[in-house]
Amino acid sequence: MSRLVIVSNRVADLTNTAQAGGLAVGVGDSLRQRGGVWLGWDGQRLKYEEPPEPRIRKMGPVSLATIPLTQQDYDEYYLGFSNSVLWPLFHYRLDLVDYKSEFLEGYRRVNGKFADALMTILQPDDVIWIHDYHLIPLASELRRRGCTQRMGFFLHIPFPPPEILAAVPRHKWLVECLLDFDVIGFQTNTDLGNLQHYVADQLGCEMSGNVIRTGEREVISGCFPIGIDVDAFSQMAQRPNEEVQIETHRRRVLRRKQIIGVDRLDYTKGLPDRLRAFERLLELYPEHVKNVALIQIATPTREEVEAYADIRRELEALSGAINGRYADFNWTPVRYMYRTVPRDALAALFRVSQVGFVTPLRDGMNLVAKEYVAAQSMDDPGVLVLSKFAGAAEELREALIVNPYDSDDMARALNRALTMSLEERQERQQALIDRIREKDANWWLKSFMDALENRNPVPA
Ligand code: GDG
Repeated sequence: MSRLVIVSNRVADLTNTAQAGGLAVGVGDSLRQRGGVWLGWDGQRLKYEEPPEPRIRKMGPVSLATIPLTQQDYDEYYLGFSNSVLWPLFHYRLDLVDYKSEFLEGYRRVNGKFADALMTILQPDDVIWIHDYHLIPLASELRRRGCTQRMGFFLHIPFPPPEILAAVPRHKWLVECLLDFDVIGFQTNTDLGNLQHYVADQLGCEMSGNVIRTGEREVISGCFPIGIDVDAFSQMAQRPNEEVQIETHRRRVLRRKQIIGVDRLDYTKGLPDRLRAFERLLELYPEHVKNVALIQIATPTREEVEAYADIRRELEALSGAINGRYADFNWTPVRYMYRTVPRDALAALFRVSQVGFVTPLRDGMNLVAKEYVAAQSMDDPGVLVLSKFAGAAEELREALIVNPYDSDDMARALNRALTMSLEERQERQQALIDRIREKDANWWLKSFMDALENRNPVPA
């Protein structure tokens, strides 16, 4: 088997269970199984340039290779082009795009740095798997330096329709960069269709099935929905957690139910709309007042980007307003926490919550939805309420699917979830758990690697 070299903006600390973020979780689960090298930025922002050789640390079967960036790189490549242009644009939020030409220059420069660092460690038989929107031009940069190894790309976030993509300057160049990979993977058929439309209409490429012909080369495109390690998460959820147990006991005595949301505090996750939907539940169905609470964990992320500070203020005001209106001396309707929680505590909380409330306005996949399902017991499972704009909704059809822009629709779904019969909950849970087992973390790694190493047809 050839050595697997993974590249992403950051490498995850594989021993730190408090780390938040879907890419770290998904790639970490996969790489632990197969071993290999993982290269990324070390989080440092230096005042000066450093030579390209990465620093290497061994962690079991995985070597972590890291490089520093400069403050200017961080501002232009990371905060700038990646998170103020591509992130909002790919999530269909043209209103939040903040483009400056130096961002694009920084983006190209840093992709060049990643390529220089990789060239110092690559071996002839390596297969290279590059992740996410920060590194779209990396294959082109590597090819320019003479790299002939196979290269795959996986986009963790949505790929927008051509009319939206066209809002970013140099969009054609971006898509041409994608075509320098051998395999390009997406989370959903919608994303895959958007790319295929673009290359057919704007670049005039020939397509046969999922193969894109560009000049002499053939590029495989495919849909590889990311999954989780279901058994590991389910076991974590069953491990006793004293604090969660005491609180759950108190709730049971009072016959109170719990709705849970867990997200990075990102404007794509639909958090204000979610709080408003919970308030609407209390308005439309007053029988739930004092009988149900919403616990929302919002993990700090990208705090230096202005749009993130705005959404934080909005959420704090909203949760305060709902509590001011409805709270009683012995009941707090919204428990809003702005912090990171250890992964095992999250798993335990999912298991004791009657509703998993996952309502992004747009999301590549959303692993929280899959984790909530994995954490449930078959004896008394909770209900997943899921946005139709999460990639996960393409697979998890037995969840209660909602429109995150319609708070009445979400409130009705919450009411339905809170009053659903045990039999229906069990039927839905069985179907959902079967689906997340069928396409788990292992399947994701294996099917992508199959396409990349053997140029096998991409699974439908
Ligand atoms: C991107 C795409 C795609 C969250 N808070 C805490 C915490 N988390 C964990 C969750 C989950 C992960 O972080 C979040 O993953 P998501 O998939 O929900 O979302 P993104 O971070 O936006 O991930 C997404 C994903 O990449 C993978 O391809 O699904 O669409 O946007 O695992 O449990 N973990 C801990 N403490 C927290 O406070 N320990």
